[in-house]
Amino acid sequence: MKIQDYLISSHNEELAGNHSEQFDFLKYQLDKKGIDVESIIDRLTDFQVAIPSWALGAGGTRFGRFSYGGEPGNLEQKIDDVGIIHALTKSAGAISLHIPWDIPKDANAIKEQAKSLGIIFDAVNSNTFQDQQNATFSFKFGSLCHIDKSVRQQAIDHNIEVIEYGKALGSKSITVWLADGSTFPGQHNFRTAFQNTQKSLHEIYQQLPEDWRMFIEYKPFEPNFYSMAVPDWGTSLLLAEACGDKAFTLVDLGHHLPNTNIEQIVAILMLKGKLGGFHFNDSKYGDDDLTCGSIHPYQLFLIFNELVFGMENNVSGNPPLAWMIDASHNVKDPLEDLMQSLEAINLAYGKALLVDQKALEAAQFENDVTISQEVLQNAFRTDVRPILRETRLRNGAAIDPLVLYRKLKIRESLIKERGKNSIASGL
Ligand SMILES: [Mn+2]
Repeated sequence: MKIQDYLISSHNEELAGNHSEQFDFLKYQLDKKGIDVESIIDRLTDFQVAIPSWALGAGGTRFGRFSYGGEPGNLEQKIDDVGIIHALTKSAGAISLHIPWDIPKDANAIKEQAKSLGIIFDAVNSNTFQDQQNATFSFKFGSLCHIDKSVRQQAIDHNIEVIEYGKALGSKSITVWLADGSTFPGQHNFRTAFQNTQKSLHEIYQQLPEDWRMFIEYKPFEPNFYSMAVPDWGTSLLLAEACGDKAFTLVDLGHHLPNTNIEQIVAILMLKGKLGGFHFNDSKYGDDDLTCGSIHPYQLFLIFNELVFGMENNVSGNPPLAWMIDASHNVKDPLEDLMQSLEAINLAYGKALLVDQKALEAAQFENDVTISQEVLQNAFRTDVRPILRETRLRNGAAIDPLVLYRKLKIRESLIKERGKNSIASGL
């Protein structure tokens, strides 16, 4: 299904009066502080976050999964769902595919469909964390780090195949996340596991097209619980440096132990020009994959503050970052949840753009800890929602996407179209 433009326009007409009052007041207040609201709107307009193809169905835990109804049963329907989110928000103009769950049967047709919805193809993702039907070897004891060369080769070949699928769609990057690791002490020789991982990644890297990038994602635990082949950003950075200039570290917010200072990691990686991309989510305990900003909105803001500073002080030529939401939707409608995440991400970005960097630098120079905190929290405590609404209004999206989504009964229509028991492919 496709949302007709006139439905968005009439929703916006209804809300326009109230919105203008709020926006004009905020703009007047920020103008007085010398903050250029127009440039913030431009930055937010350009800021597009990819939706992964696996986030459009209901997720679950190892205890069970509860379908939401009307889930997309194939790649075409998944692209349609991203089209709905993008039409309502104009901030989700990309999709990130998971191979083999979403192998396009006809790449050109899929490309055309995405293009008609204003969607491009972000990074492609390989999967060596489960065995595929008819696979010669099992990944039960690892893939790129495996002790057996033939298993490693099977995993390398899979990644190269994923690059080929990506090339056909116009993707420019591959994300490699490894479930590899050990669950008990003694199971692995750490040095051998690291060396095998590095050698295998390098072989994939050598097949990377000239204008492509490789992102290496890390995770401290799960599915393996004693050691992971790539447990942290330091290991990811070592591997990226060993591969070459086109390899980067990818930060997934959920892939840290509780209380890790993620903003500091972001700052250092950008300083070194080695931050490739971002997977957004939030968590209470570990890799909970909750809606962005639902638990730690201040941390999300602090991370964006480092991203904004890094982009504006790009001393090492860090390339533009790949942004993606990597969350799981266990109890909420995935499309609603994704729109809530987009709102939280844009809020954090918008607020980070308000930070008075000169005042912060001056306070840091004076070791004035109180004022340093004040500068950051003044920005964080400013309600920038009117700027987000104005950005959407100008770009032809809905002033309030969630309200319109409910009003148009989109989930009900999807259930009617696809059935109550449809299950998203791959899940
Ligand atoms: Mn991730």
